[in-house]
Amino acid sequence: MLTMGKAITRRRAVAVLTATLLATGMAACGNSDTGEQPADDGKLTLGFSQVGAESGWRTANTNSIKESATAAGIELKFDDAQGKQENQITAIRNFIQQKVDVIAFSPVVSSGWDTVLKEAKDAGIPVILTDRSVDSADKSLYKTFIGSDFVKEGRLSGEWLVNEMKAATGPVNIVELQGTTGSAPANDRKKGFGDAIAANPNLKIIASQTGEFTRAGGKAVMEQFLKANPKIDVLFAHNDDMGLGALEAITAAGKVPGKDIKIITIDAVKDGMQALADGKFNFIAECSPLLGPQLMDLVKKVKAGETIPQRIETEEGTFTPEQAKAALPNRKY
Ligand code: GYE
Repeated sequence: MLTMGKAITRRRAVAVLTATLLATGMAACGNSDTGEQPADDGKLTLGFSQVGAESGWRTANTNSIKESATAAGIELKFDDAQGKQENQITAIRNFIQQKVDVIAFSPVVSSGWDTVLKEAKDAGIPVILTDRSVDSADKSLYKTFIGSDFVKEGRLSGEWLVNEMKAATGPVNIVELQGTTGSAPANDRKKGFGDAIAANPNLKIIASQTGEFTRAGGKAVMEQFLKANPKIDVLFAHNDDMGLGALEAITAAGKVPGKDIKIITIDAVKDGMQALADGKFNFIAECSPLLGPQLMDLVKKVKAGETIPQRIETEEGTFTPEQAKAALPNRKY
């Protein structure tokens, strides 16, 4: 507890500091009518550490971030971590050294971020999580997390299957292509799907392995699944790209995707939607990569000291082949 004397001294210090900040802030602010931001060259700087370029989703996400930074007049320092956590940590440390205004990143895996997040906090640089979250117990290490509800995506996928297979009297064999091991979307999609299919004991996951969220990974692992399991009824792939890779393996094994093996994926990028419209996929749960505009908005708000919600959820739907046909002409990614 603070003693009275200390509390007053502290309050006075805060008052002095506030006055100083206001004065310097106003001097640097320029014309508030034109919405100029305070920074040395009049621009806010955002350091962004991206996971990599593993999928169509990721490419669309990167484009969205780059385009919206330009549109918002924010200077973007962009780093591609090539799927490695250590590269992301290095990038974040570089951003801290460069004294960027705000750091945002999409954590490749959920664990192991506390130390570097603490370093950013100690340097007074706010952090925004985009797309994927971290498992840090201390929520003060970041300002907000903007992204999808991955458990819900998995659940919606599982619920579709439960309904699709409601007439099944015998076992329905499911194989699962998981995303990057330890990543939030892989953990959460697996959980949501597993919980939903528990409604029907006929639905069984007979094999589950990571395909790293890539087409090549999806293809290679599906080949193994097909060799090891004579009867596969359903493929649940944690993203479109792995599903697209698996299509090649399924066709090469002499089976008809979408018919002999029902395919459920997540994302709804253009190539996935095309496969769905063509009847090769059967169902997609959407995950929007277009996080850029909202992120830039948040960067400005955080820097202006505005309070923002701790969690901002992306809105998304699901697609059947008919819905994919209708949506494809206007699909942006
Ligand atoms: O589903 C997958 C990508 O984190 C939501 O990462 C993202 C996932 C997306 O590689 O395609």
